[in-house]
Amino acid sequence: MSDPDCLFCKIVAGDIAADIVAESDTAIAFRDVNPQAPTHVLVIPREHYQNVGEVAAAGDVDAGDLFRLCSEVAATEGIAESGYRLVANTGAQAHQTVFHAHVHVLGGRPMGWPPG
Ligand code: DGP
Repeated sequence: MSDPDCLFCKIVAGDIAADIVAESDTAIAFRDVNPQAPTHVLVIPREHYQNVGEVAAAGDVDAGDLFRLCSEVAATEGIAESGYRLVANTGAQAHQTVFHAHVHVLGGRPMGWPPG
C-alpha cells in the first residue's frame, strides 16, 4: 500500500529523487536531505506505515528487514566499528515530521546522551 500524498512513498516510487545507498525487497535506504552527522541515512519500508510501531503491528512486512538494512548501511558507510545510532522518532512530541515509518542511521561523530 502507498499513500499518494506521502513524500517518502514518492521517493520509493522514484517520483522524487533521493540518494539511495541500499535496498532490499521490502526497504530502501537513502541519505537524509538535512544531515545531522557525517553519515545520516534514512531506512524506510517500501510500504506505507505511519511509524515503526505500525510496521511491527502489521506483521506483513518483516520489521527485522529494516534493522538488517540499517546494519548493512552502517557497514558500508564504515561506522559499524566506531559506533552509530538508530533513531525512530514516533509521534509529534518525538519530532516525527514525516509520517512514513523511518529509522535514522547516524554516525561518524561522537554523540551525546541523553538526546535533546
Ligand atoms: P523525522 O523528523 O524523524 O520525521 O525525520 C524526517 C527526516 O526526513 C528529516 O531528517 C529530513 C528528511 N527529509 C525530509 N524531506 C526529505 C526529502 O525530500 N528527501 C530526503 N532525502 N530527506 C528528507
